[in-house]
Amino acid sequence: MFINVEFEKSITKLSDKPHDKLPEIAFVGRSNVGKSSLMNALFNRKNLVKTSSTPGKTQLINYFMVNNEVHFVDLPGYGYAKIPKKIYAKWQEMLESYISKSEELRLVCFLIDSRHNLMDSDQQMAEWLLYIGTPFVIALTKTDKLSKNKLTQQKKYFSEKFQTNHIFPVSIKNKNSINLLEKHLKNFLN
Ligand SMILES: Nc1nc2c(ncn2[C@@H]2O[C@H](COP(=O)(O)OP(=O)(O)OP(=O)(O)O)[C@@H](O)[C@H]2O)c(=O)[nH]1
Ligand SMILES: [Mg+2]
Repeated sequence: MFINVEFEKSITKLSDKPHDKLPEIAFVGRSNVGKSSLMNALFNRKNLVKTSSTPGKTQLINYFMVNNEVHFVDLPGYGYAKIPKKIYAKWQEMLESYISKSEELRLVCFLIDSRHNLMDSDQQMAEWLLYIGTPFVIALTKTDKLSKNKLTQQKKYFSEKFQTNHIFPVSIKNKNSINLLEKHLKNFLN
């Protein structure tokens, strides 16, 4: 379990990140896909990470210290059109600079909405992660909103798209799905 968790700091530029050189796992995906909620679920906390039903909730790079051994990093989402261009551009710049420049970033937890097929913005993110060589694990979110059949179909679709079976269907309403992802993250860290 990721039990000993506390909010550490919010930053807008990399020079302000913690200096302890601990490894980082970052949560990346479209706005509203469920990044902050998944972190709460992994922490077994209700509201430590701020969530919202309106896209665009996370606007800063938020650091959480976990078990004094790893940082979990909540990031702003992408793909949300309904905000002023200038502000959106600033978030994207933060996001891209964090992913490409944070030396401690070990793993990206890449969240994709299980209900949809891959969107252009997700495809771009995937290609970019592959290009810069950051390891990532895919979490298909909100699976409680799908029937069993549809979920099987979506899993197959995404494993073919990404040529991997390393795909974790998750729902914050299904503890077992969270435990499986948690196990994977733990193994990765060890
Ligand atoms: N049904 C269901 N709803 C979920 C799940 N995960 C997240 N949500 C809902 O989706 C909405 C967005 O969740 P957030 O965790 O704030 O999403 P985010 O990716 O952090 O969004 P931004 O910070 O805006 O980029 C909230 O209303 C959550 O309650 C899930 O597994 N199942
Ligand atoms: Mg968020």
